Amino acid sequence: MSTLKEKLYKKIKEHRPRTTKLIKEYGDKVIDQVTVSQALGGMRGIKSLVTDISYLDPLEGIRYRGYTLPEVLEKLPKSKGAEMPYVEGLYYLLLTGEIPTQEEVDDVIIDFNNRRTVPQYVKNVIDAFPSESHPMAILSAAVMSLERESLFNIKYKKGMSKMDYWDATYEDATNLLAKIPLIGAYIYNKLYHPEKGHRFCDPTLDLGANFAYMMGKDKPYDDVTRMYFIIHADHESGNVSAHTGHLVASSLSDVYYATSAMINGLAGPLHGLANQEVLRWLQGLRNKMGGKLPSKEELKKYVWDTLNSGQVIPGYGHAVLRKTDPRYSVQREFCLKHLPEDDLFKYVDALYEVVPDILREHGKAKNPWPNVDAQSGVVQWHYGVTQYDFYTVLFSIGRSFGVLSNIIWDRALGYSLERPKSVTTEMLEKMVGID
Ligand code: CMX
Repeated sequence: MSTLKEKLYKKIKEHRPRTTKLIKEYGDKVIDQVTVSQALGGMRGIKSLVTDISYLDPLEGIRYRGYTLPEVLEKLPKSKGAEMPYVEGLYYLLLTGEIPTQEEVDDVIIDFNNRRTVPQYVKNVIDAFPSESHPMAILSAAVMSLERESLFNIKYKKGMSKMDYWDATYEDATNLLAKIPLIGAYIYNKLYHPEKGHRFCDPTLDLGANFAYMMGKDKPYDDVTRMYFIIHADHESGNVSAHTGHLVASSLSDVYYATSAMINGLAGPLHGLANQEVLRWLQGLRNKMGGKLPSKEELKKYVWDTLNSGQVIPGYGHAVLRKTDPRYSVQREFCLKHLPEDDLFKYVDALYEVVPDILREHGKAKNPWPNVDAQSGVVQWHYGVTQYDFYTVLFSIGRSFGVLSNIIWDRALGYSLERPKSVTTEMLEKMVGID
């Protein structure tokens, strides 16, 4: 058993009695109430999910296992000369709640490297897609095609004990996490650089560096990759991608079904696809300006024109956050250091000066501040990943780490099949006293 798996098992055994006690002794205690607008409005804010992997404070932003993003980036081990930590170290932290030592991360890196091989039939599935297909559709199908590899399914059919569900799920999840960056790079090269062909992975490199290598990108794209995957990994359990993964897995569908479903949820423009929308919108602005930096008045007009045509400002607002997203700030810091003169970065910075006030004046959005997606495309664009359809694939690879860590723990703690109750409009009207 690997060091990570051993540590995880120890944590699972320690944690199980806490969940059992809560259900057995406090199961009837009320922790929240539901209003009509919550029932009709996407269940905003209802406390009905439990996860220990991450917590989203509306004002402070995300914490992974109690650590803020700047703390995660500072404390996790890094390779020599790197600015950003190993993604493999993040997996260790998400699963165990502990910051790994260099030795412990090395162990995970070796384990991931041993699981990297992407079967030829997956590549065939990717190759069979027309090149006009959206890369998110291809990614979803590629992950789905891997489903036949599920150890959970094989063991379940043989009659596995519930107490062992986490083990087979851990194996499936780790196999998928090791392969999904390679699948992403394969899709990128097929769609956008077929003339260059595909690169085989380099077994001497960690996940972030290998992804950069397979994408055909030089330094510091390895750090961009690590930063990108780490900051997108988790955002507690209620967002569409995380919740979809959890929901599908709650029926004991294996992690391949669950991950493919979470990718499909992430592909919506109000969620993960917003990073591509931001780039489309910024390009529209740049074209309008003929490449020159707009004045404050020109920017304001562009923002108002977007709002007045009934569209949202992509990269702004959030269902939970009520301040600037720390994932935006981490990327901004990176841009200030590495690409302060980048044209698009200047646009994004200038927009930060005007959009919050306009959204306040517009009076609809509860949060006028930027979210993660307002910055992330700019970084990718700068390093030559200008095919913005691809950005949500990068988001998906990062998000898989959080979603799969959650699913492993869901299985370890025996979380139930999800089954909330619905009512009809007539019932709702009766409940509030409408005749
Ligand atoms: N621009 C214009 N209007 C906005 C807005 C924005 N950026 N953000 C919210 N609003 C509007 C909503 O459309 C809603 O209008 P209606 O009452 O007409 O339906 C109103 O303000 C209230 O919305 P809210 O409660 O503040 O926000 P929601 O929880 O409903 O939605 C989100 C959250 C992210 C979908 C929304 O802010 C949005 O559409 N933002 C732009 C898209 C985006 O950046 N998405 C990425 C989010 C991060 C991620 O999940 O990846």
